Amino acid sequence: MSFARDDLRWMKLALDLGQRGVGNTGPHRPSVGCVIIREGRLVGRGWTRTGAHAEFLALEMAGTDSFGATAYVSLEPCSHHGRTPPCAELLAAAGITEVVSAIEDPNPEVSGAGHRHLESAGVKVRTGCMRDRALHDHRGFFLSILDNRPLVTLKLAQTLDGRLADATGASKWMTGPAARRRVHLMRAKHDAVLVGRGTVAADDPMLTPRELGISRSPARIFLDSKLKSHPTCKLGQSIAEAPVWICHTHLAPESSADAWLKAGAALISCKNSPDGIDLRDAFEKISKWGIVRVLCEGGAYLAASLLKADLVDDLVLFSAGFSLGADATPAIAEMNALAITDATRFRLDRSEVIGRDLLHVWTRIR
Ligand code: AOF
Ligand code: ZN
Repeated sequence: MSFARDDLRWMKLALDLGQRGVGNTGPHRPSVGCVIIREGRLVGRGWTRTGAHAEFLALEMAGTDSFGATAYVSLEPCSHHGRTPPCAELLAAAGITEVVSAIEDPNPEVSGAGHRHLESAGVKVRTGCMRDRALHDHRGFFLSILDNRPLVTLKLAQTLDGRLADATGASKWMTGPAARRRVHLMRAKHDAVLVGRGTVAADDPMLTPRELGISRSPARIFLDSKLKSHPTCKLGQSIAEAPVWICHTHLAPESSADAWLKAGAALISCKNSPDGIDLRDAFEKISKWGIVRVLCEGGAYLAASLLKADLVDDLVLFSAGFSLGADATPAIAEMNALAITDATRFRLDRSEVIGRDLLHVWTRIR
């Protein structure tokens, strides 16, 4: 099906609006955007919020102007009674005469039934408008349904020569304030932030988005197979502000589990692997808990394990303008003498100068 210039213009707007809700939709939910157009004029717009679907909000804004209008939606309108009523029914009842959608919803509860409901109510449906962009924007949601895992973004801050810390282990102030602000924004755009136990021990991080006026924080997850960490760390002391989930294995002593449970953390029991925790299993469990996009922030061992397991979808690198040499800590730990021909390949998605640092974003070629 081909689409007119105006169709592409309105769908682009719907997709851009959908991006606003990313990281703020609640568990198991994609961030959808919707615009309602009547006689070439925008009369309603909305994007998924914790309490409402995009179409509901756009219809609410349009009011009686929905009558005879066209709705552009970045995902097939839902047909099921979930936490909200079915959007397909709301659109038809509001007098929308045409729906242009970007892509079918892979959720088995919807999966074409939204489009069919609209058609049977006499609404004209066209689908596939900017499908590739929608597929990219909804990658986390599609992966969670079709592959039982979230979209995995690996973020690394490194020197020009790929070092994470100097020979003494110091890693503070590698990148500048603008890059650090960007990391906080990235946290806000993910459902969860994940680090390895080494990072908790070395940096005692908070992992919340700060300095942005954002009150909602993603779930803070760390991997600690034997639960060696203690709730006296900053993560443990701030559970009232933002949730802490810990992935561990059966090797964790009960007393440590009790201490963390008492502090308010959620424990996720995972299969173990030679590297500690079976990451695929951990991601499956995190996905079941509703996490669609996870930002992994290191350290070097987690980065290497994720790459070895081919679990990185997006690789986000901040490169600072200095080198530390071969005696400094590498940003990615050993990878079992990996050969060039066996390395997981990424394609450059974009690059950007951020303050005094370089940001480069790479996407896994699949
Ligand atoms: C829409 N518009 O804005 C979104 C949709 O738990 P619920 O009731 O929110 O349902 C979540 C499901 O609804 C989700 O799995 C996906 O199939 C669809 N998401 N659909 O019409 C929206 N976020
Ligand atoms: Zn809906």
